[in-house]
Amino acid sequence: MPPEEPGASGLLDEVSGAERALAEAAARDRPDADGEAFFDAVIAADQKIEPRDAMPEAYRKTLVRQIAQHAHSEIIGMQPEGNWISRAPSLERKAILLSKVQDEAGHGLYLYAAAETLGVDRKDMYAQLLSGRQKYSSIFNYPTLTWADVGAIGWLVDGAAIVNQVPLCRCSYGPYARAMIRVCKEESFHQRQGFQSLYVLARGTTKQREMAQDAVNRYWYPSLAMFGPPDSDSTHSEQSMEWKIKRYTNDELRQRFVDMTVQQAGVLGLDLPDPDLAWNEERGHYDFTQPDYGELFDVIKGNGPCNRKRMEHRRRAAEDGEWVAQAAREYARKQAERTAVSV
Ligand code: BYC
Repeated sequence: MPPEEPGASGLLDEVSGAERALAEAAARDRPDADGEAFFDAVIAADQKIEPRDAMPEAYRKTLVRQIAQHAHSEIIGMQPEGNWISRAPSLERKAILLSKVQDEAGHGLYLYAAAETLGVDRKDMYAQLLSGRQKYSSIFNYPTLTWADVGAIGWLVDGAAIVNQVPLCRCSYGPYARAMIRVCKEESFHQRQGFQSLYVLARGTTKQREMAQDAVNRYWYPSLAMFGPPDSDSTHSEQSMEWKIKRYTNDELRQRFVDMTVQQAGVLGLDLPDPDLAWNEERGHYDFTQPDYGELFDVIKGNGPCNRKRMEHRRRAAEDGEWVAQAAREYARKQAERTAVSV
C-alpha cells in the first residue's frame, strides 16, 4: 500500500502555515540595505517582497506574466462551466454552479488587483489578453460536452489548481501570496463539489456512470498538462524557484497531483485512462503516462479545440459590456469631482 499522501485537507495545512508566516514576516524588521542587497536579503530570509520594495525588473516582469496569465485563466475559465448553468439537472446544482462560476470571477479580480500592485494597468492586461499577447491556461480550450464535464472540471481541474496554487501561498511576492490563500480555500470547496457530483453520477444509472467515466477520460491528460511542460523544457522554472515565486517544479507538482488523485478515483469507483498507472515502491510514487506535450504547446499557440471560440466570446463580452464600463467611469469621474468640491 502507498503511504498516505497529502490530500486537499493536508495541503490546506500549508495555507494556514502561510498565514502564520505572513504575520511573522510583517512583524519582523526588514534589512536596511537598498536595492539589490535588500531584495536578496528578503528572498534569502524567506520574507515577502511588497509593492514599494526594490525588486529586479525581471522579477517584476515574471510576476506580471504569471499573475496576468493566472487572472485571465480564471475569467476565461468561467466559459466552459458557464455553458451548463442554464442546463444544470436541478435547481440545487444550478445554484451551486452559479456560485462556483461567480467565485472564479472573484478570483480573477483579486489577481488583477495583485498584478496592478506591480504598476500595470488592468485595462492593458485585458487588451493584451484580447490581442493574444498574454495567455491563459490551456485547460480552458477543451469543450464541456456533457453535464459530467462540470463534475470532472471540479474534481480534476480544480484539484490540479489546488496542488499548483497551495505552494503559491508561500510565493515571495506578498500581494500574490495573500490572494492565493483565499483562492485556495474556495478552490478546495470547488474540488469537493466536483467530486461529489461525479460520485452521484458514478452511482446512478448505467448511462450516468458512462457519462462520468467519459468525462474523466477526456479531462485526465489535459489536467496533467495544466502543470506546464516537463522540467527539462520549462523556460522559467529555474529562475522562478530561485526567486521563490515557484516552490516546486512542474514535474514535482504533476506527480503530487497524480498520487493524490489515484486514491480519490478509487473512492469514486471510476478509472483513470492510463493502463500504466502503477505504484512504484522504490520511488514512493505512482508511475504514470505523461500527457502529450506536443498537444499542450499546440493549444498554447492557439490551436486547441476551443481557443477561437473562447476568445471570440471574450471579445464580444468586452464590446457588449462597454456601455457598463463607460457608465462606471463616468460615475467615478463625477464622484471624484464632488469629493474635490467638498474638500
Ligand atoms: N497553459 O517555463 P514554464 C483555475 C506556458 S485557473 C498555458 O514552465 P512557468 C480555474 C508558460 O506560460 C488556474 N500556458 O512557465 C479557473 C510559458 O510561456 P510564456 C490557472 C502554459 O510560468 C476556472 C511556457 O509555457 N493557474 O484553476 O514557470 C475554473 C513555458 O512554461 C501552461 C495558473 O495560472 C498551460 N497549462 O510555469 C476552474 C497558476 N503551462 O509565458 C479552475 C499560476 C506552461 O513564456 N501559474 N505554459 O510565453 C503557474 O503556476 C505557472 O505559470 C505554470 C507554468 C506552472 C502554469
